Parts: sequence; structure tokens; C-alpha cells
Amino acid sequence: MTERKATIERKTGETDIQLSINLDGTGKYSIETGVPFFNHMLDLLSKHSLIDMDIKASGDIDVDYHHLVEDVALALGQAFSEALGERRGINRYGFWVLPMDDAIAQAEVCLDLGGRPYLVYNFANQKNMIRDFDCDILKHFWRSFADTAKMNLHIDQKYGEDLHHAHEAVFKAVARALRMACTADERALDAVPSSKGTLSK
Ligand SMILES: [Mn+2]
Repeated sequence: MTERKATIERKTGETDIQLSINLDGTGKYSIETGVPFFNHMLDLLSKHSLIDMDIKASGDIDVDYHHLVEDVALALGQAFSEALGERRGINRYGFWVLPMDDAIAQAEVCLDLGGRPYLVYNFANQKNMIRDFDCDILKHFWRSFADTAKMNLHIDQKYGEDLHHAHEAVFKAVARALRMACTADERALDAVPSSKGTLSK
């Protein structure tokens, strides 16, 4: 399999993002977004997916965290899609159920290059705030990531009182599901995993 890496530079009036990923990494990461809880979640996404991530992002977080979180997600999904290329020889589908102390999250991921991004997001924990970070924005994070990664992503956070644990369980579950979906299937012989013969139309 050829190298599955991508680098994205994305600069707007609101944010400035430099991002590199390697799908066949070891879970090495360097994440600087200026938002500590968001850094923590992205660290987990890299560590548990084994996707190396180097992310330097800055932006108008004095206004709100919204632009920064959304734009990192868009850039990350774009990098993901580029690194996957034609998506040959991969498992394509992935899923995981992950406990984090009191909380549990389930992620069902399927990858499709065919322009069919989708997000289903059920989150049982009704709390929002971790310090000054409104976790409602993480729904937008996953939607933006699914959009540019061209991925169908179903997230179901089932229960758990602790909000930090609930989001941590989701990030780790998605990471594990992505790892499964991106991994090469030796029996697939580098074929596109679709009876259509393509995942790009
Ligand atoms: Mn934690």
C-alpha cells in the first residue's frame, strides 16, 4: 500500500490551521489549538486510532471556540479523505463500544467516498459545560469531520454522569472504529470495497 499521508493548510479571516496526518502511524501526536479540552480530545483521537496527527491551529477564540473547532474538523476530514485516496483494500466499515469509567459510547463508522457524508449523533448526557467550553460544539465537530471525510458516522453516547468521560468515550470509540475501517484487508487484494467498483462516484 502506498503512503497514506496528507497535509492541509487552511487560512481564513477567522482561523489559521496547519495539519498533517499519517493513517499508518503509531498514534504520535502534537496538537496545539489553544483550547485545552479540545487538545485533550484530539490527543485521544490520534492515540487510539494510531493515526499520527500534527495540528497547529489558532483563531478568534476570544470571540467563541466555534470557528476554531469547526475549521479544525473540516481540515482534519479533508486530510483524512486525501490520505485514503481511492480507499482501496480497506475494511471500509468500523464500529466500537467503549467504556470510560461510568460512561459508555458506541461508534458505528462507515467510510464512503461517494459523496454521502452523514452524521447521526445521540448524546445521553445532557450537561454542556466543561470549564468555559460548551460541548454542544462537539456535535458540529463530528458533522464537519464526517462531511469532508465523506464518511457516514453514527455516534451513540448511551449513559454516564460525567461529561468529560462521556466525550472521552466518544472520541476513543470513534478512534477505534476509524482504525478498524482504515486498516487494510489482506483478502481484499487492494480492490475498492464496493460492488460498484468505485467509491468516488
Ligand atoms: Mn480525560
